[in-house]
Amino acid sequence: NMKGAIFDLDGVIVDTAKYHFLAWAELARELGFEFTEEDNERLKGVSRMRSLDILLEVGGLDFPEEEKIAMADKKNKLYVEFINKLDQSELLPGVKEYLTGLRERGVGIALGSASKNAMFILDKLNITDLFDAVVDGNKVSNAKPDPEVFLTGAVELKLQPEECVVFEDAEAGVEAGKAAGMKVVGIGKPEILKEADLVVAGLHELL
Ligand code: B16
Ligand code: MG
Repeated sequence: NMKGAIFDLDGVIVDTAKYHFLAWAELARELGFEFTEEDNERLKGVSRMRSLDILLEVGGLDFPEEEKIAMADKKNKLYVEFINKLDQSELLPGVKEYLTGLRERGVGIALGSASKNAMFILDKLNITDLFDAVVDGNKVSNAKPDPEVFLTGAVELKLQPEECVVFEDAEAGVEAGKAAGMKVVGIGKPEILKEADLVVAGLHELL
């Protein structure tokens, strides 16, 4: 009886985390420290500016706000160079099939992502048409675990929160979905996504 499905982007639809990592690691290198893939785990689902704060914490550095904004811009330019090369082949397993199946059943489909590059990424993956609504980092002011991104998704789908199911790979995202009063399907490891109502390794498991 799900009427709406709201999908996170990074980690659910496509693995952009590896490109975020390459860009952040480059910035760290320029600042004179190493940023590891393990450190990068802490940035999943987190906003761009909050990600920078975590990175600087790893490097034991701090800068005035204006300089931080310039650094975040620089990271984004590097990141956009990477995702500029994205194509359909990078869709995670089952994404196209699962979303198409939902559409056929009349389920409303929304994106609920922290990324300000979400529209660009959906276009690159050639799946923009599968979405009835896109709520991204440009539209909301409160980052996950705040429920705003998912509540806005429900409004745009013209549905009540309890009619929607959230698909999320990050702990903060699962928390946001629960706080929105929605059922949450965790994508990843049950040990990490404890709050989720159901955990699967990927959308292919739901086909
Ligand atoms: P941007 P999601 C998140 O995407 C990423 O997981 C996170 O690592 C990133 O910092 C954030 O988007 C902001 O992205 O710099 O492109 O605005 O998982 O919420 O789809
Ligand atoms: Mg994610």
